[in-house]
Amino acid sequence: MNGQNPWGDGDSRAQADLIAAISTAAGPGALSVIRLSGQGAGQALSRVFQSPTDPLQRPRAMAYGKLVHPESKELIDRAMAVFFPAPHSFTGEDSAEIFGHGGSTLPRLILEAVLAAGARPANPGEFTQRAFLNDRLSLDQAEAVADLVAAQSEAEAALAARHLEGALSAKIDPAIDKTVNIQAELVAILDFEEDWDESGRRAILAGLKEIHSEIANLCEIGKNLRVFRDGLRVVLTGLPNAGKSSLFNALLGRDRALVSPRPGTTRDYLEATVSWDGLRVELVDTAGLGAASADELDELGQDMALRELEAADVILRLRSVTEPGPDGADSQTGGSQAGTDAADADPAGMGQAGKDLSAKTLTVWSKSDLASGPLPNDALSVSALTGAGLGELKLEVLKRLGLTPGLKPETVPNLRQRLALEEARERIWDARQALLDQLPPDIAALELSSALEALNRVSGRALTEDVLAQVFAKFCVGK
Ligand SMILES: Nc1nc2c(ncn2[C@@H]2O[C@H](COP(=O)(O)OP(=O)(O)O)[C@@H](O)[C@H]2O)c(=O)[nH]1
Ligand SMILES: [Mg+2]
Repeated sequence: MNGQNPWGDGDSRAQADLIAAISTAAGPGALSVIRLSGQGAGQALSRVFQSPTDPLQRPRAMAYGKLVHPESKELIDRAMAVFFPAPHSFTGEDSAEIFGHGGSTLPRLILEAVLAAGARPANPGEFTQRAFLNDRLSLDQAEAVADLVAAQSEAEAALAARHLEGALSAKIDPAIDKTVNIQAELVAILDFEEDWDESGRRAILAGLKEIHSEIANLCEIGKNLRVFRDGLRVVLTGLPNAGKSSLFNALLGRDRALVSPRPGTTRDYLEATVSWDGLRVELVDTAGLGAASADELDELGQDMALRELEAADVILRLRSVTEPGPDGADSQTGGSQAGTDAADADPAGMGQAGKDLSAKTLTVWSKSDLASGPLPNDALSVSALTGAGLGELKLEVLKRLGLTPGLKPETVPNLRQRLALEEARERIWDARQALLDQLPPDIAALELSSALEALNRVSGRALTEDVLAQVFAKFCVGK
């Protein structure tokens, strides 16, 4: 069928079967896009789209016309359509897009017409998968497409856009080239063993060290800048009445949590999403810990709070300036003395679990507007009432995670990519060790083969079926 396509630049290679999907979100909206790709996309389009300007004769140009059902010929919509002959399409196959009106019913009717014209419904991510299989995108770029669509913050979207441009390959490809070169040298040495001189060996060792540190650096970035992909979770804790819910509301900019002078108002926990410096931050207000529980509900709330603390990236432990402090910062009543001591022995105020959590805990003095005297210079203090200290608090949280304001990483490998990079890092290290141990060069060459295999897994040049399935399962239909 596509062998004799009239538009000149068509590709006569065998194409996969014709798929179609609604590519826009479901629900009310002005427009919808229905996408087709594969063998016979042009013919299927012709069967549902009637226009004085045949889109098949004018590739990549919009045509205006009528959408009809291919069998009943019933009018469905007035629409625009465009045809992309292979290989100049997103998938690399013959493709078409129909721009109809939106809504909850019409896109489905258009899709049904297209299916009646010979397409089958596309699987999630199948368009992007075909783009990958047809070498239009590398695997890391295909993943960036999914990330871009799923982005929930400016930081995530910006990072995905850079990855779509190939920012990760740009870092890895030089390492691949260098590894290939060193491997070739090792193989040459094997063939002419007398060439194995000391200076050549030292150059290879230095080269491997350099590659190792480049890859190790990428692994570190993947770990340390994870929040650019996943966002971060900031959990508020402290004694009842410390001002957690008030701070939660102040950081949110609206009254979401109930605030009351009665202790124990917040019994389960509340979550809300905010944006700090373009990063997605999940704020969590908890029932707080450390108070003697009055009833079963309080205990349940405290269990929940503990689980939240474990899942937190940063814990903000609030202490009211009106609460007696370690240095007797304020009133000291005999009754609360015991509580104070306990709080100091257990800086996070979280019992046994607090020992493991203290590394990610920031102590924040709350209600600073009520302070009777100056607080220590390095103390972090906020007032939910006046808003004082909120900006500093956000900066301090980011600093705790090793982030500087305005940081825009070129690339942050995702978990799949990082695991492959970590494997490559180990193999490079082992290759270097084998040479240091004076083992025959083919041992090192073998390690480098494994390293290359791992590096090529990132871009998808080395691939297994399960990786492919794992990557594309995360996509939505129509992408
Ligand atoms: N003056 C002042 N009062 C506050 C501040 N934050 C909270 N409060 C008061 O402290 C009490 C307990 O606050 P709340 O946010 O419910 O504490 P939580 O139990 O830790 O959630 C309420 O009466 C609040 O109005 C603050 O920054 N300044
Ligand atoms: Mg509360």
